[in-house]
Amino acid sequence: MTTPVTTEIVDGIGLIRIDNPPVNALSNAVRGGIADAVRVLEQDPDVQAVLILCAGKTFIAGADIREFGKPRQPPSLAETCDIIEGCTKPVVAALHGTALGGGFEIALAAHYRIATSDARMGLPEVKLGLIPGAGGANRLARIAGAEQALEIVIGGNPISAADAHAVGIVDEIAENDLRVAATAFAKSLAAGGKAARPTRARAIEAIAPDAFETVVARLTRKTAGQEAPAACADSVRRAMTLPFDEAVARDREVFAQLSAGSQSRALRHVFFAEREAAKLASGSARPVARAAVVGAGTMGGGIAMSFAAAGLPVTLIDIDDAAIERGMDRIRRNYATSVERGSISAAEAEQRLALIQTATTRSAAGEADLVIEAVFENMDLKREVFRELEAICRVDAVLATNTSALDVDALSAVLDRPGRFVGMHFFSPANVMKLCEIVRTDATDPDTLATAFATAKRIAKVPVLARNCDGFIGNRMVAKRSAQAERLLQEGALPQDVDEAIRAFGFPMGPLQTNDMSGLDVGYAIRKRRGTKFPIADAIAEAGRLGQKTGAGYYRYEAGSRTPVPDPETTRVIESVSASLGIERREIPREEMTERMIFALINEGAKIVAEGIAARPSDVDVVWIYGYGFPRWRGGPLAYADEVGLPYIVERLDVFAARSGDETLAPAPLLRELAQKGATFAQWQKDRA
Ligand code: T1G
Repeated sequence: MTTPVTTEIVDGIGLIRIDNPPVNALSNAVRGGIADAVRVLEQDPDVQAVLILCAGKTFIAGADIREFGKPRQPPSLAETCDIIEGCTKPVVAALHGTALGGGFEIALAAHYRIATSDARMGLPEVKLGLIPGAGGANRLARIAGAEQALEIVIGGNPISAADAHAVGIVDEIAENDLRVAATAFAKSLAAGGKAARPTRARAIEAIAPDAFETVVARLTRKTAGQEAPAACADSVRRAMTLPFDEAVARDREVFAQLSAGSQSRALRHVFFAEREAAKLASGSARPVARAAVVGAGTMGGGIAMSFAAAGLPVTLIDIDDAAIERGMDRIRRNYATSVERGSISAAEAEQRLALIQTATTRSAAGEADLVIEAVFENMDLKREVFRELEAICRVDAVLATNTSALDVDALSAVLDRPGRFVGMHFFSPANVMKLCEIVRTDATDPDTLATAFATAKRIAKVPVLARNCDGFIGNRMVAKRSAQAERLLQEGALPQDVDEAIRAFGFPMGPLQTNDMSGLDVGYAIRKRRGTKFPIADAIAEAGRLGQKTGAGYYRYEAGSRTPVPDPETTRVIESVSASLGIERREIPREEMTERMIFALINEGAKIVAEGIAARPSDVDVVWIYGYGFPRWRGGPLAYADEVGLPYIVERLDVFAARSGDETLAPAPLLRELAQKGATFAQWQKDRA
C-alpha cells in the first residue's frame, strides 16, 4: 500500500509531503505519517528545518469527515499538532488551495507559515456543528489575537492569504512556485539561526471583556438554536483564561460531545447530501458562453443577475421597451442596495450591469447557448414562446422553462426536438436563493440535463434533479404545510402562533409571513384554477388584503415597513370563518402545530421519493435547506425524520389523520413500511444506491 506521507531531505531541509487525494484529508495514516516524519527529521543531524507541504490542488482540507464516529488510531490530531509544535527545529507549513479545519490546525502548530497568494484558510468546524478539535482556537488566538480568532472560529468562513498575512497568520506570501519559495524561506530561517517558535508559548493580545462579548453577540446573532457557535466562543474564551493544555483538553471533550450530537450529524449529512445531489449518472455538458432569459419580470431579472454575477453574458428579452425598462430598473435598484450594503463594490455592480444586454425581440435569443423562459405562468403563452424559440435557436441550444406550476411534459410536447428541453426552477429572489430544481421531462436527453446542471453550478446555484409532477419536489411539499397552516387557523390558532411554531423550529420565517411577502393573490389564483378552497386564506384575499404590497394580509404593515404586526381585523375574519364552518376554536399546543406542519412535509417527502420524483431522500433535504430555509442543523425534512424516529412520526400522523378526518395526513406507505421495519430513509437510500 502506498503511504500518503513521504519525506525527503534536500540541502538540509526535511520535506514532509502529504499526498492523499482528493483534498489531503487527515486520515489515520496521514496523522500518523506526519507525526512519525517529524520525529525522524528532528533526530536527523542533516536536517536544519522542516517543511510540510501537500501534493495536488490543496493543502490539507481538514479531518476526514467520513471517519467521524468511527474508531480512530493514535496519534490524535491534537497529539500530531503537539509533536509538530514541540519539534526543536523550525517547522514551516507551505499552504496552497484551502487549508481548512484540522489542516489549518496543523499549519498553526507549525512555527511559520508561507502561502500562495490564492490560498485560503480557516476553521469551518462550526459549519459542521463542531469546534476546532485540536487546539485551533487556542493557537489562532495566540497568533492573531482573540478578536480575529472569534471572527474565524465562530464565522467559519475562510480568509485570503493576503488577509492572513496582514494579521500575522501567514509570515510570507510565495511570489512564484510554492515549493521553491518555501524551501528558500526554510533555508533562510536555518541560516539566520532562527529557532523553533512554539505557538503555545506566545501571549494572547488582550481584548476587553465587553468588547469580546460584543463581538460574540454580533457573530452569534443569527444562530439561534445551534450549539456550535456558542461552543466556539467558549473555546476562544478558554484560550484567554486557561493554561494551554487545560484549554485544549476541554476543547477535546466539547468536540467529542458535539460530534456525537444530532446537530453535527445533521450538518455532516448536509455536506455530503449537497455534493451527492449535484452529481449526474450520465450526459456531458455542452459549453455555455452566453445565455438568454425571456421575460424581464422579477424572476427573469433575478436569473439574469445570477448569470452576470458569474461573469456570464446574458440577454434579457421582453416584449417592449417599457417592460425592459421596468425590469432593468429593478435590477439597477438591486445593485444599488448591494453597493450600499457593501456586499459588492460600485465597480463590480457596473461590470455586472454591462453583462446584461436587453432586447425586445425574441430573435435576440438566437445567439444563446441556453435560453431560460420566465414569462407569466400561462400554458398557452409559454407554448407560443417555445415554438418561437425553437425556430430561432441553434439546434444544440438548451431550452429551459422556469415554470413552477405547469406540466413540463405538456410544455415540451410543442417542440420538434423535445430532448433539448428541461425545467430550471429558480426560487425567488432568484439572484439570492441558491436552489435550482432541474426538472427532466420524459424526453429530456442526458446532455441537456448535464448542461443545465453545469450551468446551475457555474452560476453558484445548488442543482437538484426532479421529475415532473404538480409542484415538483419543493412546492408539492410546501402545499401540504400550507394546508396544515390553514387548518390550524380554522381550529383555533392565529397567524402569529402558526408562524412562531415554525420559527421556533429554526426556519427564518413562518409560512404565513412568507405568503404575505410573496403576495396572497398568487395562491388564491392557483386555488381558483384548481377548484380548491382554503376558507380563511380565500376570505383574506377576497377582502383585498394581498400581503405586504397592500399593507395588509395575514398581518398588517406600517407604511414602508416589512415587519408583520398582528392584526385584530385578521382575528375577526378568522373567527368568523371558524364559526361559519361550525368549528369550536381551541387552544392548540405549540408542539402540535409544529408536528402537524413538519410531519406533513415529511409525509409528502416520503411519497415523492417513493414515486421517484426526487432521486433520493437526501435530495429532498437539499431542496428544503436551499429553497425554503429549513434549518441546516436539523439536516432537512427526511434526515430530521430519521433523527426523530419514523415510528413516532407514523404514530402522530395516524392520530392527526384520525382526529381531523384529513386523508392527506395518513402516513405514506413508504413511511409506514420503513417504520415497521425499524429502518430509516438513510438506509433505504443506501440500499438502493
Ligand atoms: N473529509 C472527507 N471528504 C472530503 C472532505 C473532508 N474534510 N473535504 C472534501 N471532501 C471530499 C468531498 O466529499 C468530495 O468527494 C471531494 O472531496 C471534493 O470536494 C479536528 C473536526 C476542500 C473547499 O469542513 O470545504 O477538520 O464527492 O466537491 O469544491 O478540528 O470540499 O468527489 O466523492 O467539495 O474543490 C473541516 C470541507 C473538517 C472542509 C474543496 N474541513 N471541504 O472544494 O471540491 S472538520 C472542512 C470543503 C475538522 C478538526 C476538524 C471543500 C473544499 P466526492 P468538493 P471543491
